[in-house]
Parts: sequence; C-alpha cells; structure tokens
Amino acid sequence: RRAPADLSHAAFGLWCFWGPDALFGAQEGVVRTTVGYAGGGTPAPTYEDIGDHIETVRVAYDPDQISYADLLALFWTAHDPTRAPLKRQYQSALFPATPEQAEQARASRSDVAAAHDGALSTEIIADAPFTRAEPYHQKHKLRRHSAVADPLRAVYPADRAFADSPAAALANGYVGGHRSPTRLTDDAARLGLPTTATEALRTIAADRHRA
Ligand code: MHO
Repeated sequence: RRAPADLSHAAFGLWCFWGPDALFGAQEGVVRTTVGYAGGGTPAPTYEDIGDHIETVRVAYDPDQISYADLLALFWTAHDPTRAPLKRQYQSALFPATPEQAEQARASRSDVAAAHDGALSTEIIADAPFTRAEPYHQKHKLRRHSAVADPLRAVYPADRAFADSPAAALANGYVGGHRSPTRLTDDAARLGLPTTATEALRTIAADRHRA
C-alpha cells in the first residue's frame, strides 16, 4: 500500500456530487474522496453561494491499483455527457491535475465525442483550484445510515477526519450500491466496523447493489 504522498489525484464533475462521491469511493484503488467546488472564478464558493463553480468530486487513488484511464471510463459511463446541464453547478467536467492527465482527458474526450457525433457538453479544466464542500455534503449517502455512520464517527469524531477516511469512502460506496456485499469480508480490515454495523451495511448494500 502506497504512502499518501505517492497517491495520484484527479477531480470530476458529473451532476450532483453526492452520487459520484459514492461511485468513485467504491472503486478498488481509490483511497479517498472529497466533494467540493471547482471550475469557476467566483471567490470562496459554498453550496449556498456556488457562483460559477461546478459540483466536483476529488479522488485520491493508488496508480498501481487503478489508472486515470479507468477513472475516465467510469466518468463517461456514469452520466450522459451529451445532455446540457440543468445549471452550471451540474456541468460535466474533467479536472486533470497533471499534464499527463490533461493529455489523456483530451484524447478520451475526442474518442467519446466521435461516438456521439461531436455533441458533448463536457469541459476540460486543467489546474482548477478546488474548494472543499461543507461537511454535510461529504459522504452524504452514508450519513443517512446512522447504523453504519455512527460507529465510523466514533472512530473519526472530527468532520474532516471522517470525510477524508478511506473507510468512509468505501462504506459510502457500498451504501450507493456500487460494490457487491460479497466483498465485505475482504474489506473488513479497511472498514474497521463493529459486527452490527457490518451487518447493517450488508443489508443496505444487498438492497442497492445490482450486479
Ligand atoms: N437538490 C438535489 C441535488 C443535491 S446535489 C448536492 C437533491 O436534493 O437531490 O446538488
């Protein structure tokens, strides 16, 4: 397992950030997720004062386990990039963090555009500053399930520690239905949940997960 300094980062905008937070959090090799605002020019965005920013999920990943190409593939299939956004905050957008990612993002966008007669709304915004969203938006789906969230909050009492924990990212992925409950046994050490919370998560995941 890589040290935090060796992790790669990339951010994605695909409609309301609650869903992508769970989707990316469920992927093998994704270590952390953070939702926030990026891509605009107005200062100090918040949810109530988002200005021209886009709801964004920022992903920390181990490049030995998952590639930027894998994340791009997930991005394209998880939303309809040909649809015009209902509002600016739901803009489809890629936020590459390195020149290599930017190159891959452009090539990938060209491929997808070719398959859709060029009609994509997706923007590519390099080097965009990222502002963390409010704590209640972090792992939002997970927060609705206190039988799982409360024991995790006991381990990570501070909002930021909870939001940034690999365990919360993964649990949120299960709650979103993006990871099979058959994997819970292997994930036990990473989740660090008491048995009752694990069983609660199994029930939720079994209900949500469609193979
Ligand atoms: N207001 C919508 C989207 C929220 S997302 C943080 C909802 O409640 O589902 O934009």
